Amino acid sequence: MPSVRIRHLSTASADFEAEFQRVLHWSAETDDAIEQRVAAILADVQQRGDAAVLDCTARFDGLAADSVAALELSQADFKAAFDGLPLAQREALQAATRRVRSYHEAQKKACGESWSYRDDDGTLLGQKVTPLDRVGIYVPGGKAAYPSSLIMNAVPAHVAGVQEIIMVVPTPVRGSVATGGSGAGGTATRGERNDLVLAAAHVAGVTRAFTIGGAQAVAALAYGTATVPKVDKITGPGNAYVASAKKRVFGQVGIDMIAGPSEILVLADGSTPPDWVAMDLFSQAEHDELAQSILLCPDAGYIARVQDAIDRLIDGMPRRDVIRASLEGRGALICTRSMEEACAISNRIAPEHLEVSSDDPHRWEPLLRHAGAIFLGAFTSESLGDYCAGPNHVLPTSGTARFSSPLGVYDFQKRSSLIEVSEAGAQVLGPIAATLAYGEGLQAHAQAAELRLKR
Ligand code: HSO
Ligand code: ZN
Repeated sequence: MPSVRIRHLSTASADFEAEFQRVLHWSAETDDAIEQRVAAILADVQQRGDAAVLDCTARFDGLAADSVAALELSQADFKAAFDGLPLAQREALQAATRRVRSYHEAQKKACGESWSYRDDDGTLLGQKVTPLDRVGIYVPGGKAAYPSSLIMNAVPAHVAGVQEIIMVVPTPVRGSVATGGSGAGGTATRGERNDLVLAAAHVAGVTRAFTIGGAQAVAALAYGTATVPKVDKITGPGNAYVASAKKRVFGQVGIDMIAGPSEILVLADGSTPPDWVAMDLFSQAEHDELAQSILLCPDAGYIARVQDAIDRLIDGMPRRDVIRASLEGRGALICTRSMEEACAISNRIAPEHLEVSSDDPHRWEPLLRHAGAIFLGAFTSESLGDYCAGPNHVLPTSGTARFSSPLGVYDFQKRSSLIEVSEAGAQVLGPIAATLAYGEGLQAHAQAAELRLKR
């Protein structure tokens, strides 16, 4: 009997479709109580600004401060956190940031520059690309306070040319540790700080940071308060309150995406050591009980070896309870009739992370159309991509890779159309525009075009 009771499916079995639908089922249900509380918090921050932020921070985060300024962290705080880290962590943060920056610089060159062309008559048409002025990055507290995610959000913003990056991060209070030293005026009682997050803020170039979180932080960034500057876009993951707040402020400001639980799909031809694949499945599963890890493979014997590896390795994992809950709740090992069929099923799932664990990954890559990130070959573990390969680890989840893309430089830019019609061009375009304008009953439009025609 396997110790980890992960679902086994086979595409050859009659009930495959029904079983597969159960594996895929995921609903981001909205909770009415949360929705109402978030709506009230947003309205309160919109009306009372800093005072509402302070009240919420005291009530929900147990963080008492006499002003929002007292909750601001300084560049000196970031630097001190960085300097306090062991050398290996400092170097790893810097190396990861360097690689993520190079990748996003290449991305900007490839698809983030202005462009234009001229018609033969001299008319110029194109797009001007400009960075957003100011963005807010939400860094969650608690179990998902990942310095790597801060790098993945801040670096593309920086590369895009964003001038001001405002970070908000709730600080979990463990005991009441009074710390002065923010240099921002006033006093606050803070919990234990996450120094790796602050050090990442130093390395990734965050402009300002506040120890506020939840819907109140999203509201402060979206509407602005006397102390927290209003931003143009809010990115970064968060809990159900943050997700609801981001959805509600969308329109006033931009948002990146509403991410669901993390997912990995491993497409294996049986050539990778089973332990490697088992650990890759664990690496997603350890994020969250709701995370999803799926293996697709045409070799039943290999699937059995991966199950053995899972059973043998799980007890050595500190987060084994989360891993087990995730694998048993949402995981699956699926035996397919062929690699081609495995690719087709992968496209139906449109996973956030797709590992092609094959000794011939380029044979299968052309068949793969929907995935947030595609990791080619046995040496490309998702974990390398999560931290330091270079591409962004903020990726579309829950099948949204069918229509959306990784977070990138383009998320921190916008485009303006550029049009310069020459005198000769106006002679060509004028009659077309006027004809259509009369058809729409819009006389002024028609005459604006006709006035520019040479008589
Ligand atoms: N796999 C996560 C990102 C992450 N992993 C952060 C480790 N730290 C979602 O893509
Ligand atoms: Zn991860």
